Amino acid sequence: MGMIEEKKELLKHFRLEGEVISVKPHGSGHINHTFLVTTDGEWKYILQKINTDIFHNTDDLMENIVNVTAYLRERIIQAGGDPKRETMTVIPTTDGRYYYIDVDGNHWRVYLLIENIVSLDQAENAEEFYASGLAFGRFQAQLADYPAETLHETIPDFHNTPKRYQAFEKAVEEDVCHRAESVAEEIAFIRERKEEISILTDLLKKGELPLRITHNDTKLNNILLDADTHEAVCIVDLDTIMPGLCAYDFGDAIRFGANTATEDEPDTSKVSLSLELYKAYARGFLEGCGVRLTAKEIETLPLGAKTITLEQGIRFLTDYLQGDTYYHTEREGQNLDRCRTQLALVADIERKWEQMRL
Ligand code: ADP
Ligand code: GN1
Ligand code: MG
Repeated sequence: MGMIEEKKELLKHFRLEGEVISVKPHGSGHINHTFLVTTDGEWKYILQKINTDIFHNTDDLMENIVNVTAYLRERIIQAGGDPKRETMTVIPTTDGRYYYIDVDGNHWRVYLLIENIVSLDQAENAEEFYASGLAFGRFQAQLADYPAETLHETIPDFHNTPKRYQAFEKAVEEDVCHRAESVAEEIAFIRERKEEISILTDLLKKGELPLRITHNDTKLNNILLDADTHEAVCIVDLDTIMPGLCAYDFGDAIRFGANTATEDEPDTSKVSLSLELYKAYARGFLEGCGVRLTAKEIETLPLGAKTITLEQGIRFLTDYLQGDTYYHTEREGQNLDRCRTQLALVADIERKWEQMRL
């Protein structure tokens, strides 16, 4: 059976409207396998194969998404918005479940496709990046009163940077692919910053920073912008909604969107922090969060950008050392290039540190 026929069979298990016409790979996410499904009916859909190597409990994962989107849907309706466009809609299976397990044991889910949008791998201008900061800030404010105890931790210690560091040291020691020697410079760069990586988690432990409900994967392609106005429409990729630090949500968006190079740019001389984009995002994010952030949270936002960029460099290098098993890669050395852009960005953040104060 060809790819389309196979997917058509699979899609018969979901409550779609119309006959499926085409199924094509979609987007540039690193974790799930995403497809765009067109039909002869009114709606198009997103079909995803959930990465169960990374998300170990699909029931918990989908329960989080269904509950959070239901909560957001009510607020969007109250505000007079369009819930089918402003939040994700999970399409149930024909037997009323939120995902389907195929004969090979793969887990699949379907969302309504949100149309007339763009999903960017690089910010095109400050106004647009401001709009995404505003949307991520509002998202956090909207979820401020969500019952945190009902959320499942889909990936334990997801942004526990000291634990990420430990995993990295273990990968260096094991060196299963014999790659450590060739990345001695990157390893040294990370080790030199070892003391800094626990500052934020220590402040959390001491109760000086609060736990919030955070998105935890705030990169620019996880927000859909209106194709005509470039206003933010919908935040997607809700797999890692969990309690977390506000500084990490802020920081991850900066890491990805305020970098003048793409995440996997092989030429690190193109990497730098755009202060214009940084300031625009910060303005939007603070406005969106409203008065809810504490003075300490605001003060530590720049450190969030630095810490998560280092964390991401650590994670890409760990994956490279372990043989590229976590992130999707399309070419040899891509995780190493990704690591190098992150470390180059950390170096530029250090140079611009004084100008990053908020
Ligand atoms: P991954 O976890 O692999 O990053 P995502 O859930 O982020 O997967 O999906 C990959 C991409 O697909 C997103 O970056 C976005 O561009 C697009 N996408 C996901 N869901 C939708 C949707 N409901 N409507 C339109 N585009 C979507
Ligand atoms: C992954 O799924 P995606 O591509 O939006 C990763 C993030 C990283 C990001 C780096 C579950 O995000 O944590 O920051 O790649 N998601 C997971 O680009 O590990
Ligand atoms: Mg994504």
